[in-house]
Amino acid sequence: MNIKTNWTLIEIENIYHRPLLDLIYEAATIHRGNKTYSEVQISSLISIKTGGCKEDCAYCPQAARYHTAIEVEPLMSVEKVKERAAVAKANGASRLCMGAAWREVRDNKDFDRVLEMVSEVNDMGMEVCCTLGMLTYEQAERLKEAGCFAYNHNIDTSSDNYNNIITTRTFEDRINTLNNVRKAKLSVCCGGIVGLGETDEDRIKMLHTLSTMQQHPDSVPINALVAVKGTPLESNERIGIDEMLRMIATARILMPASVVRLSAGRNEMTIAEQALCFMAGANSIFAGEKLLTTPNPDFDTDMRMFKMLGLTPRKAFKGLEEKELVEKTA
Ligand code: SAM
Ligand code: DTB
Ligand code: SF4
Repeated sequence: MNIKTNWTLIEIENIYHRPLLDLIYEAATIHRGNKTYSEVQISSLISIKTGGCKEDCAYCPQAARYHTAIEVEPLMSVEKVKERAAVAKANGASRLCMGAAWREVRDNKDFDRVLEMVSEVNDMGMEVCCTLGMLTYEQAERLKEAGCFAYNHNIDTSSDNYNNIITTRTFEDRINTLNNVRKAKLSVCCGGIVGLGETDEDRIKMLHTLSTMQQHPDSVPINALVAVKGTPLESNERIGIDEMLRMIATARILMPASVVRLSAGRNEMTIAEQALCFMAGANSIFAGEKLLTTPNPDFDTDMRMFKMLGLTPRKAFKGLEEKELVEKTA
């Protein structure tokens, strides 16, 4: 499989703006080159610490400064996380992603507890993913040692648009953490959001940043904005399915060996719309009735959809980088 990391903005622009059905067809053709194209990786999310975050991410219901209906909850117990992990596993999830409304990780008792959660869930035979905000290299290493498989840290939008969405940290801060995660040999999960009010150019630039990383992110979540009441983006219009499809298909063409995740926004999509996303190269979802704080289709609904579409949940592939697995089976 030819992995290219020197895409130019013009090349990406030309792909992104193709007639939609041509774009989907090309992405689907690349996707079908991979024998495991009908396997969809299922991640289940748990919000291990909810709300009260000091960052100002304009899309986020968990930022303390916006008045949303979120109930602030302190760090969950290890026992509760294990219970939730067992339910997710029994429902077919191979990965558990633990999210905390933190700006950054601090070296304190809370982090020690997260490391214990990581180790316990890893022992249950699930891939563990964490998304805890900014990390130093040492913290990334400690997560890896505890048994963490992947780290999610999104760039969210283009570097040009970043300041319109978040002012309490910079795009470079995000890239620094991603470098620390890569250096610690954690699988990198990094993508963004569509529907923040960004232009096509911003979307293209975001995809350019992702697809020109020295090594492509192993998973690329594409989130549709969930506009939550009380956030500055509460009145943003829902993005059209054509926009989601353009993002997914372009990501699939640019990063053929990465897992592309159809992430937030599925609750508002029909099965036919989601089917087109899988056709266009999406091969992962977040499953379970809640994302972090907002609703998502429940496991049974998704399993019915999988059956209808001939998709199967992908097994956990412990010890293997996602890309290695794709290359092995290609
Ligand atoms: N606090 C950590 C951080 O910011 O990295 C981890 C959790 S944060 C909620 C993880 C990601 O969720 C964000 O980077 C963003 O891409 C996504 N997200 C948050 N709120 C969202 C929303 N309303 N709609 C779509 N995606 C959202
Ligand atoms: C990602 O890209 N999307 C997930 C996960 N990574 C952490 C989060 C989506 C959050 C949607 C809003 C909410 O439920 O709070
Ligand atoms: Fe905090 Fe993360 Fe939400 Fe930003 S996205 S406000 S850092 S929880």
